[in-house]
Amino acid sequence: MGRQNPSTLPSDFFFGAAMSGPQTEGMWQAHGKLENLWDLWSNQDIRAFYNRVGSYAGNDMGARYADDYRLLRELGLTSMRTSIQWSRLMDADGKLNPAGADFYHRLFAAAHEAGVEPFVNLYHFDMPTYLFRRGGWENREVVEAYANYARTAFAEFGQEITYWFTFNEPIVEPEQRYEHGAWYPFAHNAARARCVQYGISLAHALATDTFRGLQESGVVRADAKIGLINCFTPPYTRENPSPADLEAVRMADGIGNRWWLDLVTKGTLPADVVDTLASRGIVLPVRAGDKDILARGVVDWLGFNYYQPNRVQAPEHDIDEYGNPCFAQKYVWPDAVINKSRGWEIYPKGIYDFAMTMTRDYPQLEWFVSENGIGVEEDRALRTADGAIDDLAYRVPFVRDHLLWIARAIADGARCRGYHYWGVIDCWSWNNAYKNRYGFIEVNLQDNYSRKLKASAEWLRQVATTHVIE
Ligand code: IFM
Repeated sequence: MGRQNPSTLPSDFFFGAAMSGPQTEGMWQAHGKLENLWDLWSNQDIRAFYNRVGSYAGNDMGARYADDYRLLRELGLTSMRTSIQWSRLMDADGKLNPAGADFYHRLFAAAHEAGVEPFVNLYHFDMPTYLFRRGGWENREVVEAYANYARTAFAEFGQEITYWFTFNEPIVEPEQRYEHGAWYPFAHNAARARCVQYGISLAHALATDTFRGLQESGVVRADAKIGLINCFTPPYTRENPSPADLEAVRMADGIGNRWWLDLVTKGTLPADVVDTLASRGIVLPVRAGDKDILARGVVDWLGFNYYQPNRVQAPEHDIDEYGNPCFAQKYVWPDAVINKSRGWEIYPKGIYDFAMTMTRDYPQLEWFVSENGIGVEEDRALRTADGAIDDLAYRVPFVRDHLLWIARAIADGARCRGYHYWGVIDCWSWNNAYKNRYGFIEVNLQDNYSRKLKASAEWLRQVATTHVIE
């Protein structure tokens, strides 16, 4: 690691939990909730989900939220991000669904009562099906519908919620749904993916602008903040790279990272990326007036989800098997340490490198680590004498190493304000369902979703309450 890492975090640094509505609430048909794309896919092909556990599951937090918030607070966590489900808050006419609103009022009240600040995100890959059928993010009407939903949420909860986010990981739907063919509707079309990315960018900017207006008129609290959360992947290539390798880095970084960083700090998209896309036949569906809309996308702070770096090299082919232009391909670093359950590289220093990139290139930007965590398939294999999952050998080192690099980044000038661990309570993970467990708190699916602290939980409590990284 070079010089000694600082091992304490500032006293005002916050520790919390990150989760999402669709992954925790369950109750997929309660409160008049509409179908979203995860429900649609679960209904169509339940075999696509690990152990056939579909989107209906959540982790039962929709029923247990009061106890769960108390448990988080006992672990020293003072905030938790979740998301409102668009399909629960709104009806199919784009009007507030009072039963859904009532659910979220109760959820947020319980968080406050437990001493856990609710961070509220508006979209976590969960488009209502009827809007997807109208073209999803490729259709401007759906972009407008999102802005209307955001306005409704700000108006309804504007006095209750201080920390708002427009999107979680807006790069993921373009990639997983439209480019890599991994998630419904399984497309392999880079042009559609970038069009979706562009639509989401406009939606983010419209919602941010609405937030500002409602704050000015007093509907939203004066101390409220708006942000965006993305899974940024620090880019690396091989040693002694060729110009083509560096070009691959530029585009991978440009599409995945700089696109969002420029949007939320400058209200623009990176011109070099847009130009390169156009030169390869991917022209964004820009309309007159879009520039002004994007200009309103500047946020108060940013969430940085960090799991893995992005190692790339020059692509072997210009065009892939689906006719899409190739800008980069994966570089397999021989020294990589891989979390075998997930196939993701574990590289704690990446969090420092990206923090320093933001400090250098976006010096005004305040941010926090909005997700970080390790999902392990064999998590439930090893037990302590009192029956707790013994995860000390992997969960603690994972979090400790990332926190040490965060502490060092802060010492070197990074404006990082806090840390949210992803999935403090085991929760449902898209089509992996409950395969990989992330939690410091076990959820027992065989015992009605009962909760039990894992061995690592005491370590988390120590660090979260003392700010000393032991
Ligand atoms: O479960 C997801 C979450 O929804 C977004 N970030 C990554 C997590 C772990 O895969």
